[in-house]
Amino acid sequence: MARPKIALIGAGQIGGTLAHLAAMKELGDVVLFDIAEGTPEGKALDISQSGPSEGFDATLKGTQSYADIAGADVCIVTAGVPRKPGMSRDDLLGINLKVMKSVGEGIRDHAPNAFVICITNPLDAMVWALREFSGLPHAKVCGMAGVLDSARFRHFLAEEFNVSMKDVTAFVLGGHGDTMVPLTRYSTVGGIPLPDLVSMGWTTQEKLDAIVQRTRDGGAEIVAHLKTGSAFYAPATSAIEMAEAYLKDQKRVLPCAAYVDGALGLNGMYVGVPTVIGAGGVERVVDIQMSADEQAMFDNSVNAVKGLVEACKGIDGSLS
Ligand code: A3D
Repeated sequence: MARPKIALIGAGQIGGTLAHLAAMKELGDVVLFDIAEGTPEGKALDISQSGPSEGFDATLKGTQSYADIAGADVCIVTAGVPRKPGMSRDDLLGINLKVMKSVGEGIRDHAPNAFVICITNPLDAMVWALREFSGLPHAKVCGMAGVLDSARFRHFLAEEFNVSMKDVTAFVLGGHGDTMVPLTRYSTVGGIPLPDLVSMGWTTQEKLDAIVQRTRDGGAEIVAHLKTGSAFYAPATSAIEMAEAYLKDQKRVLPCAAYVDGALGLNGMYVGVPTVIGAGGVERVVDIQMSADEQAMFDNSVNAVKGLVEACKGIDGSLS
């Protein structure tokens, strides 16, 4: 059986890391596409030359031609610009919307059967636009944000409790922005929900609140350190986790920006929700119950995403 084909649209910081991870994990052959001439070719060759030491079998190709992504099983989209210090994700909307148009059309014409994972910010609006421009089924187009935001939350919690992060689960829902919703009631250490750990004296409510806020600001904290771009190692790892769930039909329960029509009181929009990812793409949206407080935070986040989608429609009249 031929190896799966993984197309990476955007060969920048995240794109290059995705290519390296996909090759090291032998998820398939990799095509790196970018408009910047030389960048995808150089990264493909460089990563290929790590193969003999690492011992992986995967071919990598860099290209400026969409024809080379033909028949891709997975497309991961990072094309666009990242933010710099002082910018919010939403400041990227105008420029990245134009990029989503060309990428969506490229995928529509050359890889219409792919499972598409968007990473470009502002995430929830960009995945919506990418789906509109590509015309692919909703279940085959989703966005990576929740896995990353949850991983950040899990990392901070594991540090606070001095336990293995393997035993920390977390769910961060809503839009990928300042309004994201880390759900403490659905986040656990060894199955024990965080509010119970507060009662048990493992931490205080104040410390937990601070960790929740640090999670919300997790991207900005890294932008402030790097100064010239945003996080790329953990975002790439998170998207690879989703791609692997699809390629291996793992039925992983992962938070991602998925199309929600009916669940969680939503009627046809993309936002971060718990999902099941398997060979069918986003096979299920997990329709969790929220408390009044959680619902209010989620609604606030949903409204922020709706505002960005409306802004997209205002910029590109072909979107409705
Ligand atoms: P960067 O290293 O600048 O790479 C982006 C690449 O896209 C560059 O190589 C560009 O040449 C390329 N590009 C620009 N326009 C096009 C086009 N029309 N077609 C193809 N390629 C194009 O950025 P990065 O890899 O650090 O980040 C990529 C995106 O991911 C940004 O929008 C970030 O804001 C976003 N991001 C999202 C998360 C989430 O959790 C959702 C996390 C981190 C970054």
